[in-house]
Amino acid sequence: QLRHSPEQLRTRIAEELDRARSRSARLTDIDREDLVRQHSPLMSPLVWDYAHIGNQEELWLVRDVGGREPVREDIDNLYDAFQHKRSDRPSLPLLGPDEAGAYVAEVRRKALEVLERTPLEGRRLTEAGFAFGMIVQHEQQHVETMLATHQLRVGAPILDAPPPPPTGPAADRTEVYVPGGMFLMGTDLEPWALDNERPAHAVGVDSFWIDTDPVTNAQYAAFIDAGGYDDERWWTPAGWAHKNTAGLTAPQFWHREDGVWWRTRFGHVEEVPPHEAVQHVCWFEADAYARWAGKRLPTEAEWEKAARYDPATGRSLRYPWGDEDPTPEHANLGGVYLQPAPVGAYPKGTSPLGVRGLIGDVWEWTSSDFTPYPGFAMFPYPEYSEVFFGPEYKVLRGGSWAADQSAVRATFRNWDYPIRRQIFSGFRCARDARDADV
Ligand code: AVJ
Ligand code: FE
Repeated sequence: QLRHSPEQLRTRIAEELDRARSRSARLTDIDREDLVRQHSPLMSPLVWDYAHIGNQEELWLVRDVGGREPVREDIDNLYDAFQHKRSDRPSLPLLGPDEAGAYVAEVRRKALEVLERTPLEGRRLTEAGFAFGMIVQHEQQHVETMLATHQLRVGAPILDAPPPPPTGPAADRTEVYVPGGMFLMGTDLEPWALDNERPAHAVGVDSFWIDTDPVTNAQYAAFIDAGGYDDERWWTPAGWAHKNTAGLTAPQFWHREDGVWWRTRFGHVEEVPPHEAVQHVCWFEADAYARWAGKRLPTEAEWEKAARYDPATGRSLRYPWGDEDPTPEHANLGGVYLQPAPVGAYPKGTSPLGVRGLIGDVWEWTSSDFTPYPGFAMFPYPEYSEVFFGPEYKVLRGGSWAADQSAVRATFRNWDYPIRRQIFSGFRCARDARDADV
């Protein structure tokens, strides 16, 4: 992705568009009833996501980059995420499943023609090249959202996957020391980095310790068993209030039977695997667990330093393992297994400092609000990131098992409300270093 000739770049973009489409097509190749139903007020009907993917592609690639006539100008409003709340979308006059399928296919044909005719050469970060990258990432982000919708669907399973790889060698320590000092956060170089990841800028952090692995189901169950949900000391006032109102007693999709924890995953009921990263916890639960454990959540800067900083060179890497694109050996990405792998399953993904499982498996909550980096420049439109900046949203890092590699980097920033947990969210803990640790 970094150093391609225009022809290679064109081929690469076409392949990425195709890969995204095979995933979204698979998740919408289901019974009509399941496509049009709203499985949760938190989510759109799947058929909305599908046509919205096509509409965004029409706006960005066919009309803006290609300068072509609109395909379906009449539906722009229906598929504008800012015009209608998710909970209201089922009552809109949406395209039906067949119409939506025909629409996205027609838009894709035109987008590929535009790709053939658009010069990509000569500009490192061409607006055209970026627009294609943004559309690839947009579709992949909606694939992850559609997987969250599938997870909320009630009924017999309709998605299946092979089991994840087994765990690798145990970590030689449960926490990693990260030396204080400056590092380069964010990026100017990643061609497909979104506006909120830019610009690269030096950030100083104090020395700290960070967990080698994300918090596992077994560790989280210990917090529940210790009465963590009934002890106000561990919760922020807002977290305590939310936990009580929402009646939270365990991660979403868990239930206990005769002292054993079970979970429902895409319709399959299975014993909770002890060594997998915990998922479907909200920020308030993650924050409470961390306080119970005598720790705290890492800041976003700490997370990124732990993931990218190479103490041998002082450089920040693209990924924890280096500058090469992810392979299936590096991280659990792309929805292959429909679940996290046991921690330690990806030794090749370890960061130079020795932190594991940073990319893939689960999105990791950080303590940070979603705010712009110094020098932030909105691009290409304010609705991607700018309108979300502020204290209502917390940042998540690293990508989940459901995220695609085209939409995850060590600089990638995701965000959501601190009460949300239908997303594939987990966390790891950190703590301040004391002088005696150095
Ligand atoms: C970056 C995942 C928070 O899903 O709301 C999709 C991505 N933006 N369509 C979201 C996005 C517009 C966004 N997140
Ligand atoms: Fe969208």
